[in-house]
Amino acid sequence: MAGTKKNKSVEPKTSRGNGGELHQASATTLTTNQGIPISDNQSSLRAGARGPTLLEDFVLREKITSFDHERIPERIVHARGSGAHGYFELEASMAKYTRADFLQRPGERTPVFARFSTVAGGADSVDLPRDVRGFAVKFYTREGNFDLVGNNIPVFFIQDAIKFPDLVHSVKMEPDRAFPQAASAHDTFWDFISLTPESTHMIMWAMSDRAIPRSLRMIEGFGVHTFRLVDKKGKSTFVKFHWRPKLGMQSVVWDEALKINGADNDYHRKDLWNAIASGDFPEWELFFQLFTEAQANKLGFDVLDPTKLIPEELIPLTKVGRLVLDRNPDNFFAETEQVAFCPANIVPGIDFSNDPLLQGRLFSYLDTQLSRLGSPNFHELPINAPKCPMHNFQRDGRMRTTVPKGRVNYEPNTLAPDSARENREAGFRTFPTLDAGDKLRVRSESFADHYTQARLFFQSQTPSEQNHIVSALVFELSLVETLAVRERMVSNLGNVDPDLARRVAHGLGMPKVPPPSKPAVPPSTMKPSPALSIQKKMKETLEGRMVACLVTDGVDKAVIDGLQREVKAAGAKLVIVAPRIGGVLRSDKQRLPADFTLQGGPSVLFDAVVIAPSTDGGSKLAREAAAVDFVRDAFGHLKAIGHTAGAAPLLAAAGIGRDPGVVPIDGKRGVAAFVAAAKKVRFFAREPMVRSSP
Ligand code: HDE
Repeated sequence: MAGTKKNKSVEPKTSRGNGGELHQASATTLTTNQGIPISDNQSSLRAGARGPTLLEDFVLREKITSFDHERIPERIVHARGSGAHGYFELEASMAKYTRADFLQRPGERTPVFARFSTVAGGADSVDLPRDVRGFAVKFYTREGNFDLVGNNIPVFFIQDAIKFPDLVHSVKMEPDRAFPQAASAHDTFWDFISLTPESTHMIMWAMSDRAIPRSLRMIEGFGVHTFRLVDKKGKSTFVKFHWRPKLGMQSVVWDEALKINGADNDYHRKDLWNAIASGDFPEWELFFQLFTEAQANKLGFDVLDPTKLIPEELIPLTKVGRLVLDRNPDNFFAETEQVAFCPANIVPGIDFSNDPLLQGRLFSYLDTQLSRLGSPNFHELPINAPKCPMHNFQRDGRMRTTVPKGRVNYEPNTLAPDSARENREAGFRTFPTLDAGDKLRVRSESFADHYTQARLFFQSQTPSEQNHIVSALVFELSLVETLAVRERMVSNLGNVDPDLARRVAHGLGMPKVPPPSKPAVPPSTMKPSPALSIQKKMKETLEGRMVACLVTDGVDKAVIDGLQREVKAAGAKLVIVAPRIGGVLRSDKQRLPADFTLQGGPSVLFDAVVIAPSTDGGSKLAREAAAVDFVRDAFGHLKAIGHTAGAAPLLAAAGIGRDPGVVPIDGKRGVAAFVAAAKKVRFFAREPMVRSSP
């Protein structure tokens, strides 16, 4: 055994199979889980140097056993996620509407843990499938944990929890063949959807650019269901929760998403991690959409139906506070994987509504945590434990870590007069409602209009966004092999918008457009809501984005200096892409290190690009397929492209013509002009030049 004195560097000498010596830098001694010091972590215990391994080797057995059990069942949905710590800061007191303690005092911060996720894929699937994103936030308030477990889309596929297993089975990998992974483009999903007209509104969102976000930092979030706020006097106001990203919303284009998944599996996870690690903290604003029962009754649809949203133009949003994520997890498993969200975690002053989907969720999440985390004591895991005092008489169970004292584990009692008691004043009181009626298995008549809001969404999009929806539907349905499913789906789309159905039918090569299916309630047309479009409210900013500069030896120092200055001033990050990772020699013969090689840094990973080779370098790059793709993809993905004179042969090889987003950089003004173009985020007007739409 090597010495173990604290703070002294210890180097236990352990032999390897090859007889070499391994020096361990750690200052503490390696031990088993029982604290027994380990002398050799390289070889198992054997009967003779070439003999069998001995069962007696408790060090080996413990290590392997622990390893064998490292995985816990992944979440059945939302398995792939990325999390971060942060805080919620209240900006306006909501005392008028709720007694919730964390919503009373402006300026007060509540610690939070947020987890973003995709829904359909497994824990190790890609970050950019076409999918809904989970947006779950655990507020560790002084009155207990409040979990706002939402999505980046304000409506859902189904109206009743009893359909959730069917929905999820249909979208997951097909059970016989175990593919496709993390993809809705297959028969079972569209079979189910085409038979479930209530899903049509959600389908419009899922086929829109909302389902392929540029960054988790650039998504909106929604609580989806109607909730209640309850004030000190017991008065209730309905509320819907909305998160708005400070960086604005942004999405990628589908072709780009496919290529990002190949180039960087962890695109979103890495982006979130790097932003937080570099102090560029992601931020959202929380808004409440507040309304009374009387207002709800006049809307013309049921606010308990989770396939409906309330347009902001009808009921405005009230700003409440901001969410800042400022700390990465220390350990992915202990925090992001073990965090157990539960919509039933609610604090006094907030209450549920009778939305039948929400009601089912109140049951489901606790159940899933029991199976996933294996014990009712999951609330003792640090990430799940409330940060306020917690007292009750629940005891024992697997993996209990707290050690309660004394003989009293029941209530009422006299033997422990100071032990916890119920508190009618401070305690959670359910808002009293008169909910009585015949026991029925029915869907309310008020939920029967399945198409009006699907039409509202489609008609609120820009023509370019509508093209994307049409293309997404054509792509997905083209991978459905059963022709009857394709036809049934197009029939349903006929109720949303005849032109949409016609275009999808055309894109699928159908000889004629199938007639619209018979809706339960004929749809009506609502006034378009610009707030439902990403493009209509896109921020012209480079903040939080990445600009890549493709260079060769001889790159002009002035261009690099100008870019470094201007890109930083715009709040973005400049990265250098070069033929070799060691970098290039600038025009002044100084070395410019590279962040990516051309192979490892395709333009899909960046928001705008500059092509700045020397004259000689430009001709060489024109013969390099990866360089041609770099430029062609940036153009096809509608990005700003800055270029020096040396880039001419490469632009020609990529077939790039004149375009407002293609900006020559010649001297100082050129860099500024490029950055101004890059702030436009995307050049949607270019799209018809590069992509046809059915
Ligand atoms: Fe979930 N959902 N869900 N869901 N959900 C889960 O809980 C469920 C629904 C959402 O980052 C599971 O811990 C049912 C709507 C998020 O850990 C499970 C129904 C919305 C997350 C479950 C729904 C969501 C989940 C799986 C229909 C948006 C990830 C693992 C009644 C408002 C949370 C887990 C995280 C996770 C059940 C519908 C959001 C199985 C039964 C609607 C963000 O309990």
